[in-house]
Amino acid sequence: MAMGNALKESGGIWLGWSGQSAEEDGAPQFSKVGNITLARIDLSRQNVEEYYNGYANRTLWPLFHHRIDLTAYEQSFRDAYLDVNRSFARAIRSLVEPGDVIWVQDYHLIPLGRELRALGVKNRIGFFLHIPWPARELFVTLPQHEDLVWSLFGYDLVGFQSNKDLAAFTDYVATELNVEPSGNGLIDHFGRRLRARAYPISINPAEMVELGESEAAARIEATLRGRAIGQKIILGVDRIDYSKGLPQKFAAFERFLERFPERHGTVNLLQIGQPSRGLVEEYRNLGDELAAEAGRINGRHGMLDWTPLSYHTQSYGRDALTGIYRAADACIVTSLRDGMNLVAKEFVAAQAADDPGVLILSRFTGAAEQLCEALLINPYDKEQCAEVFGEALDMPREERVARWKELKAHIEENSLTDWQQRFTHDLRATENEAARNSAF
Ligand code: GDG
Repeated sequence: MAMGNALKESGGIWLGWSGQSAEEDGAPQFSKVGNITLARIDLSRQNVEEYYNGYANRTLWPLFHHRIDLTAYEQSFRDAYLDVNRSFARAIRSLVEPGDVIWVQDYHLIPLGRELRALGVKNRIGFFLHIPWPARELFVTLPQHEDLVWSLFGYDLVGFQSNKDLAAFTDYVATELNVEPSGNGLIDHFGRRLRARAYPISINPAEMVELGESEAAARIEATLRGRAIGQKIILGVDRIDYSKGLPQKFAAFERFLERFPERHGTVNLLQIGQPSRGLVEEYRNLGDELAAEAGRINGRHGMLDWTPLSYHTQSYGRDALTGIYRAADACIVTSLRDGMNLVAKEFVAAQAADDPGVLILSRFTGAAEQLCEALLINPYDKEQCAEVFGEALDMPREERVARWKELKAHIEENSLTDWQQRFTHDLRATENEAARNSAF
């Protein structure tokens, strides 16, 4: 979504997997949406399994989110990953004009830059990682980890979500490759020069304000407020993913109910859980676990006229979702590890200035580096979370307004448009080293 919004402003060609599988990998199919040309490629069923569900979502995703207990270290997955990146590079090659800048997004495509260099592409190429960069001790469990890092040197500019991700990457480079980055984030190695920096992604707050004024938002906001008279709503909005700390969130809420029985009947945890990656077993198991936990908590603590935890897995339109943000008294993000977390920023941007809700934010998100006026939590600490629930619900209006103003100002000064402009500006400003480098 964030990338769609960013491209809408600049125009360009977007190339990626179509989301469809076929007997064999297909050629790009072109279509036009506004000033964006979409080039979509079907993948063979085997590549969907080994590349997408495999290396991307069962190797890199869990590893980069520090879940080496869930990481699949399969050579066949890695082979498919490299093959698909090679085919994407061939598909892009014929589309690239001199002077174009190429911006590669996320962990599915780390080797793409190197493959493009191997095909003789000399344009400036940047890469942005939407997920965290792992701690060195965990990253080195990946077979051929050095090759993956080498492939990053196919880029002129590599962007991370946060300073801590950048620090983890430079720690790897310094310790494993024996290279100290210069003050400017320049790293010379493998016969190439790469610049590494943090570019925290964001949202366009004006879009949230506009969505908040839509009919769908007003309708859902009124429905929720009407339903919850005498009750405060604490909201969670997450993809159903083990990185989001959903079992921890439910456990913390249950602890809150146990410790503060006087709150019974006055609060509702409304959790929107968007199903994702249903072809990966861990995700299906987590969905089942959450549904069972929600039922158990409601069975144990609920009353005839009060359901403590509402758990919804249907998807809402962006306008309706904004209405839900506006109706909430607080929003809680419990990620155990998260590159940024856009929900936190969307919630803040959607709030009404005179009566804003409170953001409760895991310290383990990239967003916590910027949104310091949120109530920061350690989601593993359910006693702390239980207390913070109470603090958020009781926070006086003046304090809510004061914190919200700071949070909103931060998002306004660092919007999605700023993020895109900063990255592309820096990418255009890199000395184009490709011509002199022959390492690929
Ligand atoms: C990855 C990184 C990084 C959720 N439910 C509905 C819905 N959503 C939308 C939210 C938000 C998006 O999904 C979730 O974004 P997050 O940033 O929270 O998390 P990931 O999906 O894990 O994203 C993350 C991000 O990339 C960007 O770089 O921040 O760290 O993991 O926009 O609004 N949208 C709609 N209906 C729903 O029911 N329309």
